[in-house]
Amino acid sequence: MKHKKLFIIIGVVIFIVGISIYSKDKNTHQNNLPKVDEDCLKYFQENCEYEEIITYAQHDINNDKEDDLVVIYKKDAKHNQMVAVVKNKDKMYLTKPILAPREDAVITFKDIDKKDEMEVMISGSKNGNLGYAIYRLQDDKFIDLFGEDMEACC
Ligand SMILES: [Ca+2]
Ligand SMILES: [Ca+2]
Repeated sequence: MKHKKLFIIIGVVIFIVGISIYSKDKNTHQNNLPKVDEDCLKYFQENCEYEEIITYAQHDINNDKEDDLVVIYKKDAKHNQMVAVVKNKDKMYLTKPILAPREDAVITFKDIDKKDEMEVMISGSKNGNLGYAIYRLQDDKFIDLFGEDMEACC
């Protein structure tokens, strides 16, 4: 009987240690954002009202061969948004914000029509509801090309 109790205690300890390692790993992963153009990131930080950066990704999205920065951030307690910092010759500008998924937000780039600029795909979830959408940059706006269940995850 004594052994059984000991095994249970050891089991519980391993379980707790495992969870703490896992969550620690998750945290470092979340904070471990990719290295991107510092000017773009600084421009975002100085010109956008936000509570917290969730994720970002760098790619040329206006087809001028210079990388731009797409950022998903926490706007307030209830909303996440996405903007891009677009480099246009020597100037930079922010796009109009659009709603972004509340959890597990991921930014990917796909040239879906195989021409002109690179399209931006965002996906994510809210309370287990998955959604995604594909956008194309037009001047300072993201045009919604198509998507599914974005209302359910934003
Ligand atoms: Ca560009
Ligand atoms: Ca394209």
